[in-house]
Amino acid sequence: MEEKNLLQLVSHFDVQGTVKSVKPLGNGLINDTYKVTMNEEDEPAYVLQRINNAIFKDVELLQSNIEAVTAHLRKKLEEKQVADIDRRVLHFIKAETGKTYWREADDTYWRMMRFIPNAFTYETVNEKYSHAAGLAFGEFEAALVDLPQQLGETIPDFHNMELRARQLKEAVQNNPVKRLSVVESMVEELNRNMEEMCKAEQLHRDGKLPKRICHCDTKVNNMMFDADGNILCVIDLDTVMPSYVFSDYGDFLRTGANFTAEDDPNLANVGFNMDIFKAFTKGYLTSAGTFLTPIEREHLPFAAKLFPFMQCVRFLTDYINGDVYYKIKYPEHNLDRAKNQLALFNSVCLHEEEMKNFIAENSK
Ligand code: GN1
Ligand code: MG
Repeated sequence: MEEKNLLQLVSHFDVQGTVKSVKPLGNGLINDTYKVTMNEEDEPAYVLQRINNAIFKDVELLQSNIEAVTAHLRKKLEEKQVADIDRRVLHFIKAETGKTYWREADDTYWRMMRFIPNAFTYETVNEKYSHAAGLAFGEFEAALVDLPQQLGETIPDFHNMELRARQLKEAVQNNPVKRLSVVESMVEELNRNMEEMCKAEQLHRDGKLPKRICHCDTKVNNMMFDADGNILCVIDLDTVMPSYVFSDYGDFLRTGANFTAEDDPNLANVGFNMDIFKAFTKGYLTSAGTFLTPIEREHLPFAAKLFPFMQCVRFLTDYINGDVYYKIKYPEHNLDRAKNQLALFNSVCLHEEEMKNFIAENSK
């Protein structure tokens, strides 16, 4: 969008100071994000974001979830008298309607939040950062255990493997852009593992696996660190919703413990890094250990397998459908991503026993 229109947009929000510039920020696959800098040096900068309402269809629900979660986290930080609260929880700005989003006449939706200064995101993490991340995501879940509001699912059945399996099946049946022949063997390989990978839904139906408030997009780059490598806060809260704890545990390892990026086309680079697994798991068990049930704990290795598997199914489905969901940079991008995630899944499977032993050892 042109800078002139972006400036116009900002004027609907309750910001302090006058805008100096609006520049693209970050590399999310779903929303468009900009940094808004002000002329006045003592005024804070902001983040302006276009909400992808093709994906998050109920923006009112989305923002009401986010407001409930950020208010609850802020209250807990205040109770603990933590310093620097504005760098530890996102702060959304009200629009002139009193809501934390603004709807344009062209049916696009926008929101603004404070920019967190001197904070960094990373695409890869070392052991120290992974341990901190494990602690932080466990703390995030623990802090939301007593959230008074009931949150809605901003994307219904977001991490439901049975749904993802059905979506793949439909894509295969419809084959809308005639890409199926290229991926047939991959589809078969996925189908061989499908039943096992749908185990969480079965456990939930049997009343053995609860849903809790989870972040549901714990990619490495959704965490902010300070200059010393301490976690400041968790960002990208669009998918915070009731889910199985497997979501946060599994999705972090999917990105953090892959030896390479999720879209690296060179499969020789792909593999599951057990040092990162151990560091993250140690951190996670420390903070989430307060509420995890034995079934949740026992199935953490399953979660580590599930997330590359599910992501492979999602990327492959999008490839077969003609790239309608994820942003792509070149025509085969989703296919490369899917192959990468399948290779990662196979690598994680080789470590199942080792993961089980490590979790048992660290649960005593
Ligand atoms: C999307 O928005 P972003 O880039 O953080 C996606 C995640 C996927 C991820 C794969 C709402 O996350 O579920 O795991 O891409 N978010 C949504 O990189 O679909
Ligand atoms: Mg993100």
